Amino acid sequence: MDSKRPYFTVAEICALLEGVQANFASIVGGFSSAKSGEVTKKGKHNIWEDITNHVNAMGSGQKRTIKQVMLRWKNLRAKATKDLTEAKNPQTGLSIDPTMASQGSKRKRDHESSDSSIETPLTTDVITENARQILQRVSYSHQIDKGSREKATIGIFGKSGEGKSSLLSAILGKQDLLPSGCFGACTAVVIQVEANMNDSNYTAEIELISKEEWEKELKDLFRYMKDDSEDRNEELIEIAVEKITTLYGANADQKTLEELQNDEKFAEIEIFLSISMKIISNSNLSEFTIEVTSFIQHSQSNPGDWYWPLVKSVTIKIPDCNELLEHIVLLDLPGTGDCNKTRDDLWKSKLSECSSVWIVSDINRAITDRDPWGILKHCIEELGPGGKCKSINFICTKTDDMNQQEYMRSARLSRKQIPDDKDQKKTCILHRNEHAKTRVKEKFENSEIKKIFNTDNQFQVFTVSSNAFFDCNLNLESSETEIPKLQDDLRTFNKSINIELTRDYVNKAKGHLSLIQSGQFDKDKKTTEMKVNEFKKNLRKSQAELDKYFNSIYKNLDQCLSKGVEESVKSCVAATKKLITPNKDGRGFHKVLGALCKSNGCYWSKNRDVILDLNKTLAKDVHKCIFDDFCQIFPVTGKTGKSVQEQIDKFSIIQSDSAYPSSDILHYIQNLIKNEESKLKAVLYRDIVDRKKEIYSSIRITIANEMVPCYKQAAAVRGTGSMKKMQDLLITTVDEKKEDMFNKAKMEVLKGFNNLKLHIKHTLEDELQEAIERSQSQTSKDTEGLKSWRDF
Ligand SMILES: Nc1nc2c(ncn2[C@@H]2O[C@H](COP(=O)(O)OP(=O)(O)OP(=O)(O)O)[C@@H](O)[C@H]2O)c(=O)[nH]1
Ligand SMILES: [Mg+2]
Repeated sequence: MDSKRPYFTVAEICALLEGVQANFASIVGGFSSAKSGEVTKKGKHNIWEDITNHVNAMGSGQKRTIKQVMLRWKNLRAKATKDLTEAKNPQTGLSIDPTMASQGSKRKRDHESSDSSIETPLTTDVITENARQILQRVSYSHQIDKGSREKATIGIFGKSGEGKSSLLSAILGKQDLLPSGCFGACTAVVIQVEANMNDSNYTAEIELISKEEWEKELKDLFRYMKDDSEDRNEELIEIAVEKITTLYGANADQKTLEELQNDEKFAEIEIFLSISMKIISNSNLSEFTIEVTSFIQHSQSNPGDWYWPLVKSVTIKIPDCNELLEHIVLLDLPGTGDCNKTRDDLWKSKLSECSSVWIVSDINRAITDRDPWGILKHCIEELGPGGKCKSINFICTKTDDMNQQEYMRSARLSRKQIPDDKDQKKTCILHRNEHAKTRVKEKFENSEIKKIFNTDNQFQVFTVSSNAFFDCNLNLESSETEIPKLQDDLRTFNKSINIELTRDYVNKAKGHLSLIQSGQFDKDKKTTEMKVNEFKKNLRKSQAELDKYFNSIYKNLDQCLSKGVEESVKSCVAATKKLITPNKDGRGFHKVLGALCKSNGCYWSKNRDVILDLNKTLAKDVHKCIFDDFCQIFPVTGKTGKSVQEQIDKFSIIQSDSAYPSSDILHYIQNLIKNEESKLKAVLYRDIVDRKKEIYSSIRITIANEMVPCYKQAAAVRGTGSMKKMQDLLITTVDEKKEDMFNKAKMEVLKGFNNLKLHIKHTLEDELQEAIERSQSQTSKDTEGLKSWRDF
């Protein structure tokens, strides 16, 4: 019997973590479904046997079995998952109060319960001052972790009706999860889909706009509807009528605002808006879907029964899909916009948050239609230098939708190539799929989008049928619908994040363990002091190297920016004229221009197919001049030899040719510093991505801020000749402000870059300095009582 085995000692846990770290992918992969090509069962057994030997070599006096060692790791991992979940959930977020150390013996740890046969409780008297400091440290690590545990976002983009929501439902294997196939546009709001990690219910968290926001919007909607001037904007009126009848019932648009305010329905909605978040939770999918639909779907039928105009965004949490979505959020982005600025801005801002983008297009239009490619082209900057997109999947949908006779004629396929049998349709479908893949890839190769990636495998094409995935009468096998392939892609992505997070956790755990372990050695004070001095010296040296790197990059960037300013000054007036002058048919363009000024320089049509952005146009030359350097300094993936990430990678205060002989105490101090460095680097890599997004977009934002007074003035222009007046005002302002405006934009970039440098330097300096001092103080205190560590 294994009962009442003593704790794993710190040395044993260290050995276990080292073993896990060395065999990371195999072990972490092993907990999820094993696929062919991965480590075999026998191979895994051998790895665990090695790790067990390594643990037993620590000489704790206990011989551990493979099963015990595996169980210990499983519990360590369960603790990591629990920490991560708590760190993600601020309400339940773990915050370890240092004083809890003194209650150590009384606390019941749920994560340890499964493993109690090999653990014994720790008594209060072994909790020393050192342990208190360690717990404080653990608490601090949680603070760092909270900020770095955001989920990766996959944005699903495409025109209305291309099959985005159907695709999402198919990927999750839940038919009709999201509403699809309405008459006209279907999904009305941004929907975030993630895993429900708490219970087995389907849950929707529906964020509502405030009562004040709705009152203000309602006034605007009535103003649009009552506008009978020449400048009236039909698109806005159409949206206003839809919103009002959707909420208040048929003919509500015929009433005055005062009449509407006296309606029962009006009072009902006012009460409804007194909550800011509506939660729906149900274990039955069909019931859940019916309830949620009224908040997320556009519908022409049953006016007065729908609430989407009041919804800001929706988060839907799905049970039993951890394997796909534990670390990922899928964003279903509506293919159509409305006049609610908050929602439209949300749509745009989501772009720069995407780690991956899925562009969805009906297979029949994927090549010829300019929309999917237009979206991609327009979004390059938000995805690449201004974002963090690492991959794009181009998904051709509705592959089952085919008329084989027509297809054979248009593709010039002979009966010989496609025999006339019961599989003829399927053969045609698969033929078209291959053809579409080749053409889309060719188009990608020749497009600007490719520039943001520096490797080839970041663009994949899928040809899917969501309908055939659920309906086997539609001629295709499950694998031929390619939904399983896309699920695999998602699973792999999720797993790769899992590996990354677990690696962070192991580093963190090892850091804490080293800290405790270091306290157990008695102490060669002089050697420790010498080592500490060596670290301090190395810290100064490494900081000087960082300075050198940043100074050279700053100089390059400064030159590129100056060139960008020069070119912008030369070209900005012409570029402005071009953007604000209609192409051929100028009818209605004055309304577009008015809308552009009203929304501070940016106009997106309802279907997002016409995009005019004056700020972005003005920023274009500066962006162009820094684009290449920026992609080198901040690559989305891979190495460029010039990147900030690589420079930080190189940074270390531990020298391999250390002048002092190795001993247990030095080994542990060194370990402590090494783990601290790894942890800091992981945090900094994430900070860099956020800051580079800010730096890149600061150009457009500075320009927009400079132009705002002019937009406001132009938006107020009315009457005959208003278009010409608006155009003149915009052109004159750009001309007057150009030198100042572009120079300010340049200075903002340089300031942002300098702040990034200071942030990196200060973080490394402060944290490592503290780690050095901590290691010094830990080794000079007696922690004899702390023989084992139960917090992991
Ligand atoms: N034949 C066929 N039709 C499909 C498939 N996937 C979606 N559709 C149909 O395409 C229509 C639009 O699908 P949705 O999923 O609502 O499209 P969407 O892109 O989410 O549209 P919005 O929400 O308006 O942006 C519906 O009628 C679906 O039934 C498919 O695989 N095959
Ligand atoms: Mg949809």
